[in-house]
Amino acid sequence: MTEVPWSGRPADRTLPVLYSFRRCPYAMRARLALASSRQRCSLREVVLRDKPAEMIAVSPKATVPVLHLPDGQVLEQSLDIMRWALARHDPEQWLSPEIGTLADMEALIADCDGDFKHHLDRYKYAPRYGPETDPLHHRRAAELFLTRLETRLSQHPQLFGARPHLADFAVFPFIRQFANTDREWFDTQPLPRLQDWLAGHLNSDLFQGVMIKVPTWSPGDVEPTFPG
Ligand SMILES: N[C@@H](CCC(=O)N[C@@H](CS)C(=O)NCC(=O)O)C(=O)O
Repeated sequence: MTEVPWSGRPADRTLPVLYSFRRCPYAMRARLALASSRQRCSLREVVLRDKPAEMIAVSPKATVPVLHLPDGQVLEQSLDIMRWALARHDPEQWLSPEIGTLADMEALIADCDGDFKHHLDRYKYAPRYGPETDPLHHRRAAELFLTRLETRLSQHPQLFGARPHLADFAVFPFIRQFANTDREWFDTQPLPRLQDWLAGHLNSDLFQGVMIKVPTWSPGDVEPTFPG
């Protein structure tokens, strides 16, 4: 975690500032945790091709989400934002799995963010990775993770028990992205529990609430409060 003092800000700033991009799965997971834990923020919606200088000044690696806290601390990893929010308030007990441990959840999330994300990117954006990149090869490789989730979900409705926890919320935005790459193909795969699980999350009030559209932020704009 880095620390960047506020510059040119009113001394009475009390809310953290969240730099977010509505359709980014990392930003989605951060917003889900902030909403569940009811941590109010000032929301600055950015466009990735034209990131605000204010965001790059606090987080030069320039990925979303970024959370700049009133004390100057900067959280620039989506999972760190989830952990920070839930450590303050975890009313739905996302950090307390019914089955397995927090470390088991973290391991599953690491596999999502590592190997699965690697193949998801090459399936969805194959041309970006060069002409030799075969999207279907990467779709097949990514299916191993989907099958793993299907097996877990055949044992209980959510990944770590009857109710959703950190891992469900950290992972489903990426399964959404995978499914949307070729929805017709995804819907016809023998993954009934995964399809139901994804649909349940996409239709939830929590997800609908964090996907509300807000205008792109420019300096001087009034910042909407999130969660609204
Ligand atoms: N490890 C970071 C990854 C965040 C990330 O890669 N976000 C993407 C958007 S989905 C991004 O900002 N990419 C920079 C860009 O496209 O310019 C996290 O967990 O927050």
